[in-house]
Amino acid sequence: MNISIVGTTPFVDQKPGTSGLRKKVTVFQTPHYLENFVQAIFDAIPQGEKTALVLGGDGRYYNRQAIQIIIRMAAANGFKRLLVGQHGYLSTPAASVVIRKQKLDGGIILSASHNPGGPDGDFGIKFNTRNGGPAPESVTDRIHDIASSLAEYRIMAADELDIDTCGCYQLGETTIEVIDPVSDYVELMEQLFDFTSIKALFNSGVFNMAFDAMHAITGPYASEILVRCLGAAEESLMNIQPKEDFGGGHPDPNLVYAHELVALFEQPITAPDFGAASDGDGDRNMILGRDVFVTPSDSLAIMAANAHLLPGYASGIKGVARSMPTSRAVDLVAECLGVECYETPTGWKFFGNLMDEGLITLCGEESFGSGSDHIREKDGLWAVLFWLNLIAIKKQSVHKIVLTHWQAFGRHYYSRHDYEGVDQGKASAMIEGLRDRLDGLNGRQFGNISITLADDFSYLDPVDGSRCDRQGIRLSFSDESRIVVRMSGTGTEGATVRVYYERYEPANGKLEEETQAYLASLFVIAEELMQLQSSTGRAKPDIIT
Ligand code: G16
Repeated sequence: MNISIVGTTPFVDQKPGTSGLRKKVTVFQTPHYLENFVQAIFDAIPQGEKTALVLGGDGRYYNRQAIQIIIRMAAANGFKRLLVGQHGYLSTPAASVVIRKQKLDGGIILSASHNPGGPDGDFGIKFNTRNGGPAPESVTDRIHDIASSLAEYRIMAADELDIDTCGCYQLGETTIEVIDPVSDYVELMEQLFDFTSIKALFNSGVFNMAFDAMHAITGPYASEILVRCLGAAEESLMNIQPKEDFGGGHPDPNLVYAHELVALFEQPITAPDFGAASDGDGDRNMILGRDVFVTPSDSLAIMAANAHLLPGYASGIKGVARSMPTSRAVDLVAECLGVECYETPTGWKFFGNLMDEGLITLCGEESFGSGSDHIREKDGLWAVLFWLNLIAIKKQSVHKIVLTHWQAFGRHYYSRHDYEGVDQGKASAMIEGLRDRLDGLNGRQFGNISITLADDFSYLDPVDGSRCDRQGIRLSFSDESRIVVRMSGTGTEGATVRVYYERYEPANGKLEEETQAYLASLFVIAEELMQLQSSTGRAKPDIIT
């Protein structure tokens, strides 16, 4: 065996953010940069858990090269088994399925999620642990500490491995299994949903769907499940061929970046009945219907209210969780069902303990993520199947399902305003400035509403007792409105400031107003409190979702 021990200079910037380490491709191409971080991951895995891993990614530029390097490093680090997705493909939810089903010690997922790809785009590495979920902060902190002081890494000299053909290969003492990235995932979806009724929906001849894979990883999964298993028309899938640069697009399923899909819904006569899109690594989703965009927060609430209708959730849900900036629509459903609703910081990793402990069944985030305890990641296609199954059972349009929900629970009008690539110093000064003034804000009047709570969100994990502070500023008002502001942990250029707005309208009120107009009074308050325009240097947000 030809194992080299290569000297490296530590990289102090290898601190994982909201979801793994994300940097420009050019940064990952810096000599030893990728290797340094991968060795830190391997060193952070406890002895006795260094046996078997899965490896794959969203197919973005540098995926294939990184996979070859990591295969040779895994072999040099003594792993017994390394499962690699064919062509280097593995969606984030599918990686979680494989880890759990095959009882592996964890997995490495190569993705910068919804961030653009290509030689000038972004690349990323995430490490998932034995439960199939993103490594918790205690582990990512350990990886960062090791990466910041590492002196050398181990790598085996070997020819490039054929990752395009499924089969087993031996590299030293490591067995490399190139696996079908789709099959385990499909098998699990078949257990959770009623494929027969979804098939009947597609066969009815009166239901049209459009699914946009945005040239990212969901393409192969959508083809297999929606077309081959469920009988949807091939033409109903868009952009299903994964491309290294996502076809030059931004694989983020929202109203701005999924414009090709959104345009179909702007044609009154030919608009599909149901539309959906997924992101770079397949864990996000957006749901559309004729005349309606389902906010991710509403989607979670509607799923919670209706889960008992679907085979995988027929016995009801144990509890729910949402990230702090996500609207409180699901809180009302939980209250009605008599189950607990947990409020966590932004980041899927915070849901893992709650699911492992059996405290929650469903969870979601405003950032187009929803999922359940079937795995430990958010799951884009799972959400699409959930909605399809709901439509098939209820025999109602998306619009009708949403409206009926609001008529029962009231509506949380909701929008997120993003200011991207802002000067880091100015963004921090704005948020710090607000943080310093929080105590004095309680009770402050704005027109006919006043602030009832002004704080910086802290989370005490009810399972392991770990604590996270400074997770975003919350301003709650006397009419149940909220403004939340925090800095994104997933950007790679400057700072991205996110401001979240939420205003509640009761069930017997005005349920179908235009969202931005309905929230406008809150925009004025945010400007007054933070001077958003001068602090960000923007007259208006870059992205409104
Ligand atoms: C990641 C995390 C999510 C988070 C989102 C946005 O999603 O997994 O939990 O809500 O980023 O985070 P931020 O507001 O810090 O940018 P993904 O799909 O990018 O992995």
